[in-house]
Amino acid sequence: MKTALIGTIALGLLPGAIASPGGFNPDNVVFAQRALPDAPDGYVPTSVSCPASRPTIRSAAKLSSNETSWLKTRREKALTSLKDFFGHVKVGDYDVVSYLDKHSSNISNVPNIGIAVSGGGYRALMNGAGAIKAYDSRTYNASTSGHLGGLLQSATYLSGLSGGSWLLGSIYINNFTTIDKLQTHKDGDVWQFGNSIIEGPDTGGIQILDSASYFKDLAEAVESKKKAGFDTSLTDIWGRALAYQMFNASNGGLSYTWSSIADTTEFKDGNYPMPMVVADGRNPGELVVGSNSTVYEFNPWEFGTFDPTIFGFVPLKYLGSRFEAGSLPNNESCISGYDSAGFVIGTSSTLFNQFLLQINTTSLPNFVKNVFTSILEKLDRADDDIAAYEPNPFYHYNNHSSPYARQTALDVVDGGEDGQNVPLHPLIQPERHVDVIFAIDSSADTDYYWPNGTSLVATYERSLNNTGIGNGTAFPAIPDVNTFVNLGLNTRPTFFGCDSSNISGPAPLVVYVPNAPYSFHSNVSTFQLSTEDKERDNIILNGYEVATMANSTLDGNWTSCVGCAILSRSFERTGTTLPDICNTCFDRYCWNGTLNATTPANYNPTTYLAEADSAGSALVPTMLSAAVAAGVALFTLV
Ligand SMILES: *[C@@H]1O[C@H](CO)[C@@H](O)[C@H](O)[C@H]1NC(C)=O
Ligand SMILES: *[C@@H]1O[C@H](CO)[C@@H](O)[C@H](O)[C@H]1NC(C)=O
Ligand SMILES: *[C@@H]1O[C@H](CO)[C@@H](O)[C@H](O)[C@H]1NC(C)=O
Ligand SMILES: *[C@@H]1O[C@H](CO)[C@@H](O)[C@H](O)[C@H]1NC(C)=O
Ligand SMILES: *[C@@H]1O[C@H](CO)[C@@H](O)[C@H](O)[C@H]1NC(C)=O
Ligand SMILES: *[C@@H]1O[C@H](CO)[C@@H](O)[C@H](O)[C@H]1NC(C)=O
Ligand SMILES: *[C@@H]1O[C@H](CO)[C@@H](O)[C@H](O)[C@H]1NC(C)=O
Ligand SMILES: *[C@@H]1O[C@H](CO)[C@@H](O)[C@H](O)[C@H]1NC(C)=O
Ligand SMILES: *[C@@H]1O[C@H](CO)[C@@H](O)[C@H](O)[C@H]1NC(C)=O
Ligand SMILES: *[C@@H]1O[C@H](CO)[C@@H](O)[C@H](O)[C@H]1NC(C)=O
Ligand SMILES: *[C@@H]1O[C@H](CO)[C@@H](O)[C@H](O)[C@H]1NC(C)=O
Ligand SMILES: CC(=O)N[C@H]1CO[C@H](CO)[C@@H](O)[C@@H]1O
Repeated sequence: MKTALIGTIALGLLPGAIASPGGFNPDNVVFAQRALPDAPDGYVPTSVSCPASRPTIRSAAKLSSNETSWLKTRREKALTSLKDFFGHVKVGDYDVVSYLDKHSSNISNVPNIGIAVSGGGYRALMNGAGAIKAYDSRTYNASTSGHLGGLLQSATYLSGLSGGSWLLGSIYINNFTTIDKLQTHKDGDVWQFGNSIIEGPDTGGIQILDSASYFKDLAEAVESKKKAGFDTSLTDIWGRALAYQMFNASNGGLSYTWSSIADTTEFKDGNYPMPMVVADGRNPGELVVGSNSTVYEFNPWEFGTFDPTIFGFVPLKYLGSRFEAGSLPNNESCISGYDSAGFVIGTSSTLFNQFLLQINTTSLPNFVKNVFTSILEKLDRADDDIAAYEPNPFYHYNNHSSPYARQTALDVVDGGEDGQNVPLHPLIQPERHVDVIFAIDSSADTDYYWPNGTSLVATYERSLNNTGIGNGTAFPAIPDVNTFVNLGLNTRPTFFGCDSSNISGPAPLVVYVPNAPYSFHSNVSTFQLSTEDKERDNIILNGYEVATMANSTLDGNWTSCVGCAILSRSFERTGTTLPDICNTCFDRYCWNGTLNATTPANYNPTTYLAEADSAGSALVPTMLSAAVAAGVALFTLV
């Protein structure tokens, strides 16, 4: 366990650890097991020797051979977990485990599960974390009656964008760690949001880095990338800052790449779902990111898109190499290290680059502000709200059909900017054959920062352009946002697409899981910069209750209904009749086509359960007014 030892030694030198009386204390042992620090030269993309067959861009007509072969292992392991899940989740008297055994010889027949975690800054990270904690069999008590532990282990895919991508990064770059561990101060001190990301990490009493050194560290990494000849922007600084908060508080995980996830033993062995981070492409010559913008995914092997505007993927490890017309010319070297994990989640969340520009409103000393201002002067400020991917890996690729083929740089932006704030795009690709998607929506659509279905409407409308940008994707019908609010579809989980014969093509059933106030008002502003541990934990617990309907206290049949949603498409394929209880469930949770498009009154729900503690209720009005001020200021900058 070399990694563990290195982590222990490095963090053991912290003043806090030294000061602890009584010498060695096992509670201070830090298990900093992570993905792999395999970038050749820290943050600087660097030329490496090419593999025997030189990397190329491949067509998006099929899944990659990497994904296809990984799925063989993963689907079997997920099936084992699904049987465990149905050990405690009962669907009436029906013997689900025997059903799964009976059909296990053809894995295409058993349920294929995806989970999607929306954007929405730290609110989305924390509410999403609550859902993931509820779905994780490793969470204490989660695999008992009324809970949903094991759903995470049964899933094939897990997607995230913007704030949701910070959650994915926190989990995957830290060796598929648990939410519990991310919440403690024992396991590497990530997720300490009490210090705002502008101040830098605070680990255990004495801040390890003072804010000035923190900014100098951020700047040095980005300047060295620039010196090596790569375009840099505010996104690089932002991504480095995120890496301190999400990966490794002591040195910001400088050398960790997203592609290294594919090289870890645990992932290769198919022990957990495949992570996918979503970002949007700004169309050439356009400033507004509309619903027809290109949607990219970063999976562990590749970066690219199924959209007809590019319809290709580049090996993620060699992003930054000068591809031309789909191949790497002989005189070009292979570049590695461009896909810094911080840069990937920074790209998915470019909307928040602007956080950094608020430094003058903090109480940090002036010399720190000056350090940062001097960093800004060296950046191309025109690129403040985008990540510039230069060289464009899709240069001269699909020349006849791609509007990007003549661009030397790709403008990549926040994954939620096209309105699809839940990252469903990778999960509705027909080649992936996903049966059911758990869509965790922490969007701030309404005046009080609750979701109202806007994101699902965007995905639905995009899919209607089936021969254009939708490119063969299908999606269940989704009503207008007024109907969402009038019918309360955003106050509790709702199923869409229960009747597959009503959809234009094969499409998953969507279990929509909207953020709602169970024990805590989790509707904190998207632009809230810091969150004390207590509030963080309240939001995570609330998210747990959102996913489990308060541990099934709001509906004693809720976990059975989740079981029905999981099994529905599989039962159709195998011509099996769903157990009776599923009819009760579908009557209750499926949107049945009813519309009410009257403009509703302002949506401002009160907590469903007793409020978590006094901090909660008192906090809301102050947070809202502060948030409105910050939000307005930021949106005028964006
Ligand atoms: C990652 O976590 C797994 C499961 O807890 C553990 O067996 C493995 O040793 C860890 N890997 C590393 C590199 O620490
Ligand atoms: C992905 O597949 C390609 C082609 O089969 C192979 O060369 C490459 O090593 C694989 N990548 C990983 C990370 O396994
Ligand atoms: C496996 O199941 C799929 C989906 O129902 C079906 O299309 C395919 O023909 C089956 N394969 C075999 C070998 O039976
Ligand atoms: C996207 O839509 C806008 C307006 O709806 C249109 O002007 C633009 O040409 C479209 N871009 C592409 C690449 O289809
Ligand atoms: C902070 O304020 C100073 C003095 O007004 C100004 O020169 C500087 O550009 C500001 N920095 C940022 C990041 O806005
Ligand atoms: C729903 O959210 C959108 C923004 O995302 C907003 O424009 C609209 O007014 C909201 N409508 C309702 C009924 O909440
Ligand atoms: C459908 O997509 C195509 C290509 O992306 C675009 O040109 C067209 O305007 C879109 N149509 C609608 C109705 O949005
Ligand atoms: C739900 O379960 C969690 C974890 O077991 C527990 O902390 C929480 O108090 C429970 N909430 C309710 C409303 O029962
Ligand atoms: C659960 O569903 C069963 C079967 O439809 C029904 O008889 C029972 O009343 C339901 N229980 C609750 C708590 O809703
Ligand atoms: C459909 O759902 C609405 C409430 O959402 C309910 O009032 C109506 O009775 C349902 N219709 C049918 C046919 O079940
Ligand atoms: C539609 O929703 C409004 C609330 O906005 C409600 O007052 C009205 O009764 C609803 N109409 C029907 C037909 O249910
Ligand atoms: C199903 C479908 O329409 N697929 C199309 C997606 O876009 C590529 C590139 O334009 C086409 O070749 C596919 O036919």
